[in-house]
Amino acid sequence: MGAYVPAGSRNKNRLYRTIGISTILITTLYCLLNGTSILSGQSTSLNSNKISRGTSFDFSPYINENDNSENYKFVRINENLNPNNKPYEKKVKATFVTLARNSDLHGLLEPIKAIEDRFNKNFHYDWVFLNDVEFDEDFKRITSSLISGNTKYGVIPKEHWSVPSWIDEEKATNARKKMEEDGVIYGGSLPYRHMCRFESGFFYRHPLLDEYEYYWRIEPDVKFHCDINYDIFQFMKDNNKKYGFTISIHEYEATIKTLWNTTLEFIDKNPEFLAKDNMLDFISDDDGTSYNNCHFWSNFEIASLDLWRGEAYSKYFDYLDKKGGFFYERWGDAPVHSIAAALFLNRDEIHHFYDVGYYHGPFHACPVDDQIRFENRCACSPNQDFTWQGFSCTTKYYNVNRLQKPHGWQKYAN
Ligand SMILES: Nc1nc2c(ncn2[C@@H]2O[C@H](COP(=O)(O)OP(=O)(O)O)[C@@H](O)[C@H]2O)c(=O)[nH]1
Ligand SMILES: *[C@@H]1O[C@H](CO)[C@@H](O)[C@H](O)[C@H]1NC(C)=O
Ligand SMILES: [Mg+2]
Repeated sequence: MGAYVPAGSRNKNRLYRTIGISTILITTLYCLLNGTSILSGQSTSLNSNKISRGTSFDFSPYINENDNSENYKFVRINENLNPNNKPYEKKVKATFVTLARNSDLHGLLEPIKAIEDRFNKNFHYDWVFLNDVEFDEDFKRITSSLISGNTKYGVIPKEHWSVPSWIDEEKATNARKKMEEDGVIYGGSLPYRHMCRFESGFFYRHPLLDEYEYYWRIEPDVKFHCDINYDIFQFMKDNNKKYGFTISIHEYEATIKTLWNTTLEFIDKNPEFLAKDNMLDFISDDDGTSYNNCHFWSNFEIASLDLWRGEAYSKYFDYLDKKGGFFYERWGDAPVHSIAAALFLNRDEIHHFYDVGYYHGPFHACPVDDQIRFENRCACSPNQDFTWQGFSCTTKYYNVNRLQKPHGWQKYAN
């Protein structure tokens, strides 16, 4: 990797052009490998097929997971960054969104400060806070003083944070007791279940989010390790990305025992919602018979609100909600969002933010590529990076999507 080149210099512009040309070449190669016609943009090799249990599956595996040849597409995000060094201009209707309790105030100060210093001081995006009770004056005064965009504080309607009428409360109570005895994390908690159900199906319906097109979810006690020197929401829009993640991981089976079967029932009844070039191969290792528990860790999400507002997801969520698994089991918003994104989006609409250094206990995402860390002033060690380790699903994500992994990634894969 070459020396660090300051932003806006002529060398950097030349670098962008070189990268641009290589990207075209690599994209062409990718399309050929992949059976995609460059002219029509239509995929000819992939599954437009139905998902249903058992025999009628014909999701042919998209790629052999063990194929590690490196001729894959790799679009450096930096080429989209402010190449003419213009002043930043906010053009996207987007907001940060944080679900929090009043007691989470202290845990939010560092994440807010990091987001402002490393990103939002250039853009002044809004920040929406949601809570199941009123935010107190301290919370509002202190958060609004740190944030450079408008801040908004909303209370969640009761029906989005309570046990719905069709749930058998005794069955739910027994299930919590049993999961607690079994030592399942948050297994005995009812508020945690309200949180998971709310983040799955209701946050995007809150009126304070109506005016926005994209959101970035932020939780208390997280860290951001690197500068983000470009408009990340504009990046989503320009590249037709609908869902962006930093960390992916395997879910605890005990929390989602019937989630996959319920999903298969739903898809059986509504096969039209499956995207043509969906990412089933990321979430299933046997063409859909079972879920491999891979999901995007939803404590970080940068995504399109329209993904959730659309018919496919609305009906999917309602179907899941009626089945009661948010209460009888402990379905998390992470697997629910991830399964939906993998099935209802085309794979190109999902993006791994490999340049956003991030921490949510107990895992770090720290770019292992030196150049990315230096250019973005990352304050983290790649030795702590979780991305390429075994319990992560991100290596699988790169393999099934034929993405080029960063230089030297194997060193961090143990
Ligand atoms: N208002 C409110 N927010 C909650 C509650 N429980 C969790 N949250 C928020 O929901 C998000 C996830 O909760 P967290 O405790 O971080 O769960 P974890 O990341 O899965 O360990 C965080 O943004 C919390 O602030 C609750 O009872 N009330
Ligand atoms: C899911 O469905 C399959 C096929 O009907 C069945 O064998 C399996 O036991 C089901 N799993 C659960 C957890 O219900
Ligand atoms: Mg958390």
